Amino acid sequence: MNTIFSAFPTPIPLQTRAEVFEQIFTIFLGLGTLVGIIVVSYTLYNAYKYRDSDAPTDDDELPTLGELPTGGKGGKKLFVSFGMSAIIVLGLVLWTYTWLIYVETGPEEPGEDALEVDVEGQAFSWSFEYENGVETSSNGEGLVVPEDTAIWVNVTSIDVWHAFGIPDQRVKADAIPGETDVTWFATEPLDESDGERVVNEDGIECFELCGPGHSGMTSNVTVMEEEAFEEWMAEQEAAMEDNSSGDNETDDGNGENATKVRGVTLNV
Ligand SMILES: [Cu+2]
Repeated sequence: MNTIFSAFPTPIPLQTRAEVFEQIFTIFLGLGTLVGIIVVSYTLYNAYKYRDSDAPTDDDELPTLGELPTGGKGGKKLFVSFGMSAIIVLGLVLWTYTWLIYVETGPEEPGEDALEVDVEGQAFSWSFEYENGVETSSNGEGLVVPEDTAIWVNVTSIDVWHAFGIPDQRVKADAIPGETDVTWFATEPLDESDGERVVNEDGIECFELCGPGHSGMTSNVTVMEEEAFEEWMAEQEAAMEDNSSGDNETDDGNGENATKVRGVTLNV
């Protein structure tokens, strides 16, 4: 995918959506607090400086009741403070939108490293199909993905409207019959304390009220070490081949076989 990030001389490291939003939140919270402290302190300082007292004052800039304030050095102070505010605000807008575009368009597709998964919602389960045809479902292992990878999901539904979401990953996509909603998330590298896999139980939820089983329409997300993931995938591929070779014997060539394979795999 061509994004504005393609223009960068070196590829930027893969950032998760959660990291991006946390970064934006931290910057805004920090700057908001700083500006708040400056404004409140300056106000208190002036309230104290110009407090009512009986003593005469020689301050020319002291505003008097019923007269427009003069001074301000020809508006220089106003110009500088407006200019600085504009630079800060425009900078923040640009910076924030750059990151929001990153979230919207995804990281530059890292070629073969990115994983693509077709997600299908149905009342009341999720099924996941990998590019090699391997399938898992919320009744089985759920969504299994490798660490430190961009995962692209193509979300759809085969019955009613659902919505696919992984709150921890700040991911949400509509699952609507006949439509495919494409979105992405990135997994973080696992560290030693994580072991070879981290399971986010019920990490996937349905976010569209879809029927009586809606609240149970959840699925696990398992993030695996690169090698463990490859092993797991090889096992799934082998199991899939076993299944399909068994089915081929009874293949009557009218396309029903595909449904059957799918049915078998879904019930794993
Ligand atoms: Cu639902």
